[in-house]
Amino acid sequence: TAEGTPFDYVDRDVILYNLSVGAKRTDLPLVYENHENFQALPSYGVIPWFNTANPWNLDDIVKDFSPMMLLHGEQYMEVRKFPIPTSANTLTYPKLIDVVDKGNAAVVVAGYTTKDAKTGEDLFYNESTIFIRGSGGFGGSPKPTAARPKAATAAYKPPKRAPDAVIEEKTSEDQAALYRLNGDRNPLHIDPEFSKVGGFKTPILHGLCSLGVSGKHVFAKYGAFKNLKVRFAGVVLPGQTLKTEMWKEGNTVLFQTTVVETGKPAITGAGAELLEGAKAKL
Ligand code: HDC
Repeated sequence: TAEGTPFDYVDRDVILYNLSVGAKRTDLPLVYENHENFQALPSYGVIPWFNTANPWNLDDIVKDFSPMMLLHGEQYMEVRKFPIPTSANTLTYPKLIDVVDKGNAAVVVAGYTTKDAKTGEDLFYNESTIFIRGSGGFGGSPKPTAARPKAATAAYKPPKRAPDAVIEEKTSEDQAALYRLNGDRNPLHIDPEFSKVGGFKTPILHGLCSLGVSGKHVFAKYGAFKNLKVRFAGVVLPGQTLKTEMWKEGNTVLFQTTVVETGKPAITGAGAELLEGAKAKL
């Protein structure tokens, strides 16, 4: 709506988010509200916009829309205010950016500006790409047509050298059950009947959870970042181990994330631009 969709959060939501992407009880700045450096991971910016009411209907813009066939394809996130408030009343304003017809799939890109409801300042900006299997063939453009920020469309290519840093982390079998409490209650991540119709024997992990785990790895090695872009290249199941390989090139950390058990990619084409003066954090 023109008024924006409200989302209010407090320290408890920040702690839940940090825990849901693997923060440990010993990472006190991430889990203890009385710590002098208590803070949200920079990827918290993907949370407040999530349940924004879109003024468009997917049924109207692609063919045969089914929520069971929808997958998260890519995400771009920008933090526009540091430090990230650890509590805030926010308003998010959505915008439909692009609709691409891949033949058998439809790709829909939307942008979300999240503002502090009290001051009107921008807090976060997101561009989200969804990939809807079986919804192409509606006669749309096969290529993107919209003008978008350069960092939002970057397909980062890691250099040939061995990674500068690697972090491996096993997710929990209950990871998605926890992550959904941040606001994405898509049944695909919890209900086996629903995920089966979508083509998955068991519920799959939220793309934004893998983004959060990998983003935490970047944060641990290099500190806070002001933006981040990823492609969700393959499905992750709760309980699998994520390996984030990172390369620092100037002020940008390029990374890719692999599922250790299968050797298959989870996140590709990814990069994060570091905040000036950022330092390793965990
Ligand atoms: O890449 C495949 C895949 O399975 N990716 C993983 C998807 C995933 O697990 N996502 C996270 C979980 S789902 C989730 O979290 C949902 C969440 O609850 C809700 C999110 C809602 C947010 C918004 C709220 C408003 C797959 C299936 C996506 C594509 O694989 P293929 O069909 O094999 O495609 P491929 O043949 O490789 O390429 C065909 C064309 O599509 C482009 N493409 C590929 N992967 C893409 C993608 N585009 C965007 N995102 C991706 N991830 C290719 O570039 C190719 O295009 P072209 O033909 O132009 O070269």
